[in-house]
Amino acid sequence: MSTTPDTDDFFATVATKSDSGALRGDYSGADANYVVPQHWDRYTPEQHALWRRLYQRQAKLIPGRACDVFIDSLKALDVSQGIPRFDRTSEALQRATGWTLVAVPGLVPDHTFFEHLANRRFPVTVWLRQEHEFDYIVEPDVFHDFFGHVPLLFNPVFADHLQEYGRGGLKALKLDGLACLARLYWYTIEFGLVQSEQGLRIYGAGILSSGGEVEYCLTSDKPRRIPFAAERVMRTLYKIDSYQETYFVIRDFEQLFNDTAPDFTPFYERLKTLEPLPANSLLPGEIDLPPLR
Ligand code: HBI
Ligand code: FE
Repeated sequence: MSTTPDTDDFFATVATKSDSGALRGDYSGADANYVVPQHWDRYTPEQHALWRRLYQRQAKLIPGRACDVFIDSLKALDVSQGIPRFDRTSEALQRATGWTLVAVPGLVPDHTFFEHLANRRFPVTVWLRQEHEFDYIVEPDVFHDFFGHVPLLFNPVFADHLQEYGRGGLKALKLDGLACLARLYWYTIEFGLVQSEQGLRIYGAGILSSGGEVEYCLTSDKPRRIPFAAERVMRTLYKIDSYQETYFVIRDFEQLFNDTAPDFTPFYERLKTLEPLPANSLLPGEIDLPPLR
């Protein structure tokens, strides 16, 4: 199981975890917003084949587990045959919700990341994992970013939420609220679950792009599944290199949008006076929702 403690600093942990101690990716050609050309023609046939195998593995896992919006949108994207061209997807995405994709060398500084989201630009990493990382990768690669995150950008409510999240992130940086916002992102955009008429479903990109967590998050008896509450989420530490010990469950994307729309300044003040909660906490009176049967 996890060796790293519950953590707050995604970047620092990732950098220590990668063998070179630095971030992967070629940042040399990046502009002031860390944007690079995708160089789609440089991907090799082997990389496109690896993409297809990653895609096929997830496509088999998600029926009955991913939320319908994700499944329908992924189908419409039609990217099963190889690494997609970001500019083509951006054309369709722009028409749907006004978002575009920007190619980045990998993780970018928080301020840059939030600036992109606040302007309806989603950063997508250009490099693809290697064969030996088929089952697990620490840093987001093009498969995680594109397969995991892009489909939901076609949903208007989710797209609006993510822009508000970006705006909130820029504010949080000024109010020393970054740790809270990073936890919110982690437990929703990356590892969020949502209710549906058929029961629990997944919308978090970190789960949808992973091999083993898709089943685990819905049916295992180990993790907590707690109804979403913004302040509780912002107080809860998370794991970056093992399955989550807690998942937060929203009723629908409208709740995600509405519950994260208020000004979080009072939260940051209050949370500064409280100890962060370990990733496997269950507070008195909290509901631990049953796994999907
Ligand atoms: N950069 N490319 C990229 N992708 C991310 O998901 C990302 C990032 N920089 C910062 C960041 N995420 C986190 O700080 C946010 O999740 C809060
Ligand atoms: Fe991600």
